[in-house]
Amino acid sequence: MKNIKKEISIVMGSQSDWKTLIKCEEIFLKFDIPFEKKIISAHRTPQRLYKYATNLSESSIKVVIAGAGGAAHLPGMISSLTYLPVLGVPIETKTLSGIDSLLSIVQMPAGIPLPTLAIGDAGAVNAALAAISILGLTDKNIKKRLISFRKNQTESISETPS
Ligand code: RP5
Repeated sequence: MKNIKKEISIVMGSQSDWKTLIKCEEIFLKFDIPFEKKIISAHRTPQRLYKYATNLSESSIKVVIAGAGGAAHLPGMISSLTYLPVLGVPIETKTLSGIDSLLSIVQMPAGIPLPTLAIGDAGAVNAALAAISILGLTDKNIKKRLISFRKNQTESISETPS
């Protein structure tokens, strides 16, 4: 994937978030869409966060997926530092089951948007599909792959339980 233009970025607050955000990777691999992935902590690596988010507009990235848990400031901070769409994924936590992450990410002040997905794996999968849908607005090929994915998914649902 070295010289391929990457249009999606997956950013996470910690290595421990990867077990959730790997669900995004699985979707992008299935769709053959190049992406980059980074660990950037709003609290532990604030300078890395500022540098990465402010440089996004100079890169080929079009959509950012940001996942964090607990006091999950990462997605909102990235959104505040870029004009690109940022999709927030609340990571499930041991102490509060991810309700803490969800509320930290979703309750943004008016003016800085942060579309927020479900807590955990479903949120990660849907963030990837939402990012693909955004790219599909201007890329017919990606749109075709998304339509086919949805069709296959519908066809795979049995009418009767086994
Ligand atoms: C957040 O703190 C991360 O997004 C992670 O979900 C949470 C816990 O991080 P670790 O202590 O597992 O590194 O910044």
